[in-house]
Amino acid sequence: MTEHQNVYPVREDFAASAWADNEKYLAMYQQSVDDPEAFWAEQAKRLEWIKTPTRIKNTSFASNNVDIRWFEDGELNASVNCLDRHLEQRGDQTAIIWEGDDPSESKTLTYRELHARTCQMANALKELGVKKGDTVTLYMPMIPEAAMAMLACARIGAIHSVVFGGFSPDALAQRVVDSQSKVVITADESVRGGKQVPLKDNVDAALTREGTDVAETVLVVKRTGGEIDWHEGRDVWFHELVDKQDSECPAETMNAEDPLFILYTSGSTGAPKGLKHTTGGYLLHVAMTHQYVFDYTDGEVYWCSADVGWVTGHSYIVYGPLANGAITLMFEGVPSYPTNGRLGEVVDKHNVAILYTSPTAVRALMAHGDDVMASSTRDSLRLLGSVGEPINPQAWEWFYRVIGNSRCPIVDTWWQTETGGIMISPLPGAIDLKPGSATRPFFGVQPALVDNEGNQLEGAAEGNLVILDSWPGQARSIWKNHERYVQTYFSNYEGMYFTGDGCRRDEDGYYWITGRVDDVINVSGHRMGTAEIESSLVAHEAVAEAAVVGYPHDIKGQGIYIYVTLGDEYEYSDELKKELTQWVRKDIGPIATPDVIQWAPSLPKTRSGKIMRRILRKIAANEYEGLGDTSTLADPSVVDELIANRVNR
Ligand code: 6R9
Repeated sequence: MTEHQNVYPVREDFAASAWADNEKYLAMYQQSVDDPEAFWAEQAKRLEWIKTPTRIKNTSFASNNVDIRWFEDGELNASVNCLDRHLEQRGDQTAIIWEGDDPSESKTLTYRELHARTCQMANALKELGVKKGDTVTLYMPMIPEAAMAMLACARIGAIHSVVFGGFSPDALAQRVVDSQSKVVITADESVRGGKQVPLKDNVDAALTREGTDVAETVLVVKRTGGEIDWHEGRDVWFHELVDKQDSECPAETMNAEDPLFILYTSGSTGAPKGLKHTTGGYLLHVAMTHQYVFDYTDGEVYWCSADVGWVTGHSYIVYGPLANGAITLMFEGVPSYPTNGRLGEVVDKHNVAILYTSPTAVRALMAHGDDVMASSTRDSLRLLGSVGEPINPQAWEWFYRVIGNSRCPIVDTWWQTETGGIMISPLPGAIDLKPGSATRPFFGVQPALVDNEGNQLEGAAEGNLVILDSWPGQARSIWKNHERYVQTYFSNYEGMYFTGDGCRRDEDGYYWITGRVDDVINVSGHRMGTAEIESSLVAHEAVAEAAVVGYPHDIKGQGIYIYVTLGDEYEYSDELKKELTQWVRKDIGPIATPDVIQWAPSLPKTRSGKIMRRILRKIAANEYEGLGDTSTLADPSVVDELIANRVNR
């Protein structure tokens, strides 16, 4: 990525009125690392506790004893913090604005309404036999019922596991089995970009897979009224069960370290990992970052365009904003439907002040030219945010100039499913912006750069991004597999959390995330393990071997480039390429659709048989210079052959 010279100083209006100016940021940051106990004890007051915590931080990153506890003797309930405590002051204020896929459909829910519906839903779950500590899988459209379902679980102490609605039946089945969910909540269909997605059919298919009989009930929201199969004794209509319930439901008392949710994410090896997030620290982290990073002020309309199926939706559509009593906009559709002007039109329609979106969305709009924003003024915007992948300076500038009318600071927020909430980001009243840099750490976050041997690098440097000490929103474990958690995040560099990202720090101490350094690729902000796609491919009878790498893609950030070796008896053909593309889509989901398949009668391997992905990445990226040392290859001529046959894209 080319370095950009432009610096955008803090706007005076922000410095004057923001939650933190530079001086306050520096002072609070210093205290947060010098005396985390005092700092977080004080900050914890922003939540409503049933029992105020006295033990604040008890954490260890030592690889023989990874143990992370925050506020461990505190007791609270997340749904009470997101709903009940707002009723007195702002019960009639809008909590959720829902904007449908179809621009003529929208509605609002006040805190009072959201509270009542959540309670009804919690009572419905109880009637289905869901108890504290049970897990519930959500496979839902972007409708308010998704947020209610999460909060209803939280209310009764059940652990939700939201599975993105674009995942395949197999991917869903895998997650239902791993989390041992008793109940699956879904809808007949979801609607995105004018098209129906058969969620219920997918659930039906998923629940034929081995081990899924743990799911006793499927609760179905009627979203479209589309035709679905009905499994008597298993399927229950949401409206039939929920509408009749009492609209009060006492909240379970939860320990701060009781699990709030599991969320699956892809890693460099093996099956997706169910990251376990707990209640107190997570809620505090997301509430606090939502306020400081987005400089949220009461009454503003805030829009995070992510899907609730990802961590961004959990933390910054649901928990963070609702904990702060904010107005959160939930959008069912896509920015390109019915026209490419939709994003701006939604901003105008609902007077959105804060827009948090992804570099992919920005680049896709940018590709249509400045006129794409002509149908809206976006005068209500005050702040913009970016998340999910590195934002290239060019897209940053376009976001700033065209979407934000050269008026709104951009907070480029770096964080992960594992971190729970934002870790590195400017605070808009405190930190000068440099396009492409996530800038500086949030309170309590101690980033560092290490070389491959784990030596810490000082000053301006580039290396692997690690975090030196725990922060409250950190995932505590991998669901039922603590060993894998330790192995994945704490075994590379002793005593440090390894993020999997590469990063550069400049002379001003600004952090520039350069992308993943492991075998994870980031396609349109969606994380995917190359190993997952490879294992899907080799499950096809024609495929002998497959290697998957990412390559630079103008809009998606990274695209999926696949090298395939067929079994001897199979013919290399275009039809087979199409078939393999469909195979992966069906197996994992549309987000894993291959962009390029290259036939590779042989793959570059070391003498010990390891595929040299470094070389495959270079070929996919069209970079033949500096292929590096190929002398360790078993057969160096393989590389020339792959270059000669590379696919033009
Ligand atoms: C929140 C989220 C995490 C990975 C992360 C990194 C990339 C996220 C970024 C960013 C550069 C940013 N990433 N935000 N890279 N700048 N502002 O996206 O979580 O889906 O777990 O992905 O995304 O590579 O490691 P998740």
